[in-house]
Amino acid sequence: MKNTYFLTTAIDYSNAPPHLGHAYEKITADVIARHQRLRGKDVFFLMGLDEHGTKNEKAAKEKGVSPEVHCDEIAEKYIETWAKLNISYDSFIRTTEEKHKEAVKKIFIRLQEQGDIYKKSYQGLYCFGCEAFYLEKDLDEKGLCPDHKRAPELVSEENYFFKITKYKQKIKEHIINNPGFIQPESRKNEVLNLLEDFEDISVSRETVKWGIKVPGDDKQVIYVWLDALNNYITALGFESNDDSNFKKFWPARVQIVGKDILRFHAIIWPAILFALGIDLPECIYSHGFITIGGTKISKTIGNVIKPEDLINKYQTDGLRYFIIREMNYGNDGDFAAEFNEDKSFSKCEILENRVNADLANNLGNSLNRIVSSILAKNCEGIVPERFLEAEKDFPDFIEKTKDKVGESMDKFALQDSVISVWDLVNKLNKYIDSEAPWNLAKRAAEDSSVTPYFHGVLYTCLETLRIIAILASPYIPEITQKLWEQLGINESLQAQNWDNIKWGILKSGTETKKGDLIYPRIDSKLADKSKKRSS
Ligand code: ME8
Repeated sequence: MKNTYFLTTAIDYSNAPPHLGHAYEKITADVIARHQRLRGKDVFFLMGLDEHGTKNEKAAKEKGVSPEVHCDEIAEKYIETWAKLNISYDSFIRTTEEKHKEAVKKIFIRLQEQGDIYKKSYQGLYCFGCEAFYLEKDLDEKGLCPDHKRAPELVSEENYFFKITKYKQKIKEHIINNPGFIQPESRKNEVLNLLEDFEDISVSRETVKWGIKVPGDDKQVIYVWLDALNNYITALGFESNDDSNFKKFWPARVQIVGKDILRFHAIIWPAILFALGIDLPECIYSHGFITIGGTKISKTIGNVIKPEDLINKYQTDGLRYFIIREMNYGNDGDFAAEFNEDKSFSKCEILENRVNADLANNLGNSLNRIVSSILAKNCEGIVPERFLEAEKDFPDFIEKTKDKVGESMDKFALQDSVISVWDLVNKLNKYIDSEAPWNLAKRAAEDSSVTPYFHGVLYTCLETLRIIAILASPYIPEITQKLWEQLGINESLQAQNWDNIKWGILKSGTETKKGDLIYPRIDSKLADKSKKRSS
């Protein structure tokens, strides 16, 4: 089996800056990418921006700038936000790049030459929000687009069409024969039902100006989805002078998309790949939405929360942890936010409770009590010797945790995986309470025969913290880095891999470093009170 791991996210429309929904998708993908790197995989993590089409054209017009200027401004914003969120992508594609545009044209010509793209007149109901035609039966009871709650417009054009119908049977068989292809499994039937009525789709637009021109027909531009979907292979150099990454990394292990765009990825994308004679990705994973009061956060609806507002208040890792811990990846999850009178973000109490309990208390306090307090006071900060009796069932529990985390991540059960890591954090916390090393220190001062056990308890705590730092690093990279620094281990946290999750690696004699709290408690109530007092 290949040791490569290619994963992608959807490329976001650059009609507006990123919101919490986009951040959600990118954070989850980043956790998977970081986890797989830890497992020793040669990871290639691709993200990017979908810069063509009506939505982007319109946004530029509203701003009074050219689409090029608009896209550059938005791209800067996205890249800035992803950096703040510590998203470790390996490549960031923009569909306005020459390399991409040239490759898409070649793909179009190939499909045309083999008879998979043909020209015909067409009239249909078009939703500009989805950039897709709808059949009447797929609209809601009021005749509106189910996602955007807007009436689609009647559009008639002479367009180029892609012969999806030719590949329908093959796609159906692929979905049925490969149970892991569409995940979560619960969405499989939805795709199979949609596939039944799927017709050839138009893959060019006469009314749109901002896009890749149809080769040999300047009046039309290539349909934004045919343009955008191909990013997953053009970014690897497909149909370019250097396709070494394509040869090395394709097919993708997982392509992460929201449930609203599953049909594009589970039907149109496989049809393109079949037509090109390319393997299909191993898995299309479709996640749920972040909602506010049950409504999807969306640029079109306008109920957005900026990731920056959350980062400023809760730090990057507070947001990352909460998102993975509280949302069930395949389902929708409500972000119970409170807003100020001017509609700006005020706070999210469930987030505060969660990060205070798990990050500030259970993880942060454990580290603080052991390294900055007891170890500094009693052992000059030096990691003491192991003592078997003090280790209880920790070595065994850690092996089990490692297996559980790996299994959950392989199933994209991100929430389960982080819960398993925190079972270990909570176990450590309880161990510290029950062993009460501060009492052991006093007893050891009076009776030296207690010392080996006391030291063994400290070693057990420190070794568990070392393993927690590695296991938790994909979710909370900044906090675990601070934890790692306090442990004083020479090799970097980034250099650790799955084999380092083994009991007994921490060397006695290592010099730990007292440090600040790795995640200070959030106290909005106090902040609210002091605000009121000062006003
Ligand atoms: O669909 N919760 O771009 P996009 C969770 N350009 N995920 C959300 C979300 C929410 N509230 N809102 C959006 C596009 N997303 C196309 C993709 S791929 C070849 C082209 C997710 O900016 C959404 O489901 O509308 C999608 O996966 C991604 O953000 C980009 O959405």
